[in-house]
Amino acid sequence: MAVPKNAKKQDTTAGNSTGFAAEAAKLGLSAQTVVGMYRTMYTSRKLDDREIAMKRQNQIYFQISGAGHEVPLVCAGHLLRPSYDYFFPYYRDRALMLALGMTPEEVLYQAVGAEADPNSGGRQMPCHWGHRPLHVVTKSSCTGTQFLQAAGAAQVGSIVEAVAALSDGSIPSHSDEVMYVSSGDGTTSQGEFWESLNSACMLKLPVLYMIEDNGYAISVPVEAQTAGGSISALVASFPDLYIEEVDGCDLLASYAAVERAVNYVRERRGPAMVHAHVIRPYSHSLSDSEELYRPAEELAADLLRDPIVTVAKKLVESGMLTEAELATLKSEVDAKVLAAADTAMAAARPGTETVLHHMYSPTVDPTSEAFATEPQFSGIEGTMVDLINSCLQTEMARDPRIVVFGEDVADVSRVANVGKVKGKGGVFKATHGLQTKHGGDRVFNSPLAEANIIGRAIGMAARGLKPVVEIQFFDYIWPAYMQLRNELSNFRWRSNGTWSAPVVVRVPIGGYLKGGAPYHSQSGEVLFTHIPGLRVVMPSNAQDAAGLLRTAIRCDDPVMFLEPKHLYRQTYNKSQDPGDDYMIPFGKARTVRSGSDLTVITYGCLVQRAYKAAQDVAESEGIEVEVIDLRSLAPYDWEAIRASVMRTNKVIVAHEDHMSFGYGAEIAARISDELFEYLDGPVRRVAGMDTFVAYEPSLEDVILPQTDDLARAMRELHAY
Ligand SMILES: Cc1ncc(C[n+]2csc(CCOP(=O)(O)OP(=O)(O)O)c2C)c(N)n1
Ligand SMILES: [Mg+2]
Repeated sequence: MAVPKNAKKQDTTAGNSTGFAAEAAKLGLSAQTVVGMYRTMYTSRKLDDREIAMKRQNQIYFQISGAGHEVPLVCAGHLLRPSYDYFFPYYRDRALMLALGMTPEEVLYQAVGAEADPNSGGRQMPCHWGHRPLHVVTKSSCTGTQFLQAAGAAQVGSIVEAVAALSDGSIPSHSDEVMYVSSGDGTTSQGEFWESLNSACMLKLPVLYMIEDNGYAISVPVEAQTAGGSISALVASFPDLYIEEVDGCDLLASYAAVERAVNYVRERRGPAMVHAHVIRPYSHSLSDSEELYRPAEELAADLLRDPIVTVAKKLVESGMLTEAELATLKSEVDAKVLAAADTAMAAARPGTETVLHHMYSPTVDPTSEAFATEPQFSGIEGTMVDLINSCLQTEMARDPRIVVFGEDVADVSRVANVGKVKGKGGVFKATHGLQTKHGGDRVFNSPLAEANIIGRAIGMAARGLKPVVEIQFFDYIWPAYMQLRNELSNFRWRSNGTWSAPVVVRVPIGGYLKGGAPYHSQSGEVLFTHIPGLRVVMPSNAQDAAGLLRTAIRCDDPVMFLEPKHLYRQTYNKSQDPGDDYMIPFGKARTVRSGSDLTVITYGCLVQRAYKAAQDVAESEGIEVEVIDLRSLAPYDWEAIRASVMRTNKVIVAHEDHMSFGYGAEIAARISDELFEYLDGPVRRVAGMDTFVAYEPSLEDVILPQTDDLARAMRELHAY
């Protein structure tokens, strides 16, 4: 890799090692401190080497090195404050972890998959950091998801400062706190990096972006990754972003650069970026062979910059260490790392009976009786959207930790216009009046970027806020799918219960709009029920929407709250307000209509259609159909299904979403499996066609299941 053109300028000590000591002193660094930093660098490298040896002996199962990246990381570790600032590091940040206080044993516990691994309890690959006491937030393997989470976490301080009811210290924050987030050069190509910078600069958030540029993303060189080849040049026009580009192999230049950046962020002047040019002396990982794409002379040039060698040389030449002292330091570290490896290899592995632990909150069970409260009806009848709105209002009044954001959810972003206009409050008005009542610090618009909403919500939830966010249409949830599938769902599980992100995601879903077309009619609940760790709920009427939403908010798990938008204003499902404490437990179905001839298991928009069809077949042929509204899809009420099918012996599973590979397939399979001997007919499904929902209403009618389709299926199955 080419040395950056300004590296020479910044390396004031190059070729002058007595200057090294003087320069260190100018930075306020004693010889002891510099040697301590080197010890951490060397420990980090030795841990890499030990892990590589262990991998070759099949004592660990994967290896990711931090080699070549040590310098800016020990600087950050020295300048940032563990248990005070927050850290969203990536897999090369081994030296940072050691500098923050993680021990070699703790590092190696993860490599062997030990129960005592503080990062993940043996659940994640090595170097997937997470350490609650140090404030290191659990990290996945996904490149780039950390950026939005850091931006969300960075907003917590200003929210806590603005909301008087949070001044009790229940969410610890500091006026000069820093959110550290890092990645390699290649990862800056992810959209979430840019979304994060946009929010951090717009809101002047205290985020320190550490970009460790080793010139490659696996085999792709930086000029094939980043327009112009320099990420710091590319982001130069972001307002209030302080940028330092530095030779990340030069300890003192790096220290000075990181210090200036940290100070800028601590002073709340905005986010900062350190663009550190580092080397990658080992291949991307042990499964990669860099000789395949990097010529020998390039690798040799990298080695000349290796800070483990060059910094040691300067320590000796400047008199900070004698040769003998350096040798002692190295042998002490070598011995320590070897001992740590022995400890790790001897450490207990997690019991296989623990694999489901920490999937959900161990203390708050939303399926329990504690969430079954009686309604206290009052006022006039309201629609589903009215009752969702009033639930949000009362819950926000009850719990100051709740924040609501998303696209168009605020009444008016321009504060000067509050009071002059009625306010938007969501495209369906579900959040109308929340900003006016609870203020713009708790209710605000996000940029038009779905990953931004979920990623930031996760970062906020990790620090103790309770985000109840909105994705404007289910059809547009896909940019956020990475954050939902790979982050929100398993924050708790992958960190072995040390972190959690109990975010509520409200999403208008589904069709029957007559004109909704492919991009305002989508269903797809199975794409979430299939993910362990998420709770998935879909109310079919106003009262249930209020009760289930309150449970979603008061529980401690991430919840996908899917609101059939066709049902928002149907008069048949209106209800009086069931009161400020009305809750419905998850996993409890409702029997909409009792019957003895056959059962329809359904939810969402098909509840009313199944009910009408059941009335039709009862009137015309005397067929008595039991209609069960599942209400929550994950978990679902197997007991209710079982009891009904055992009585009626015939069952239809009905839903709006496509038939193939749909929710009904799962329920039908389980009924066939566990209730086979009670069945007097095949398990039937009524569902949407395997196509997209068309715009023209007569096409929509045939694509989505209608009352007549249900009645026909009921008659056929009854006659079977
Ligand atoms: C979203 C995502 N896409 C792809 C990968 C596979 N992957 C892992 S690391 C990596 C390269 C990252 O390069 P860079 O950001 O420069 O970091 P470096 O490893 O060089 O430090 C890729 C493609 C991944 N983990 N996540
Ligand atoms: Mg790289």
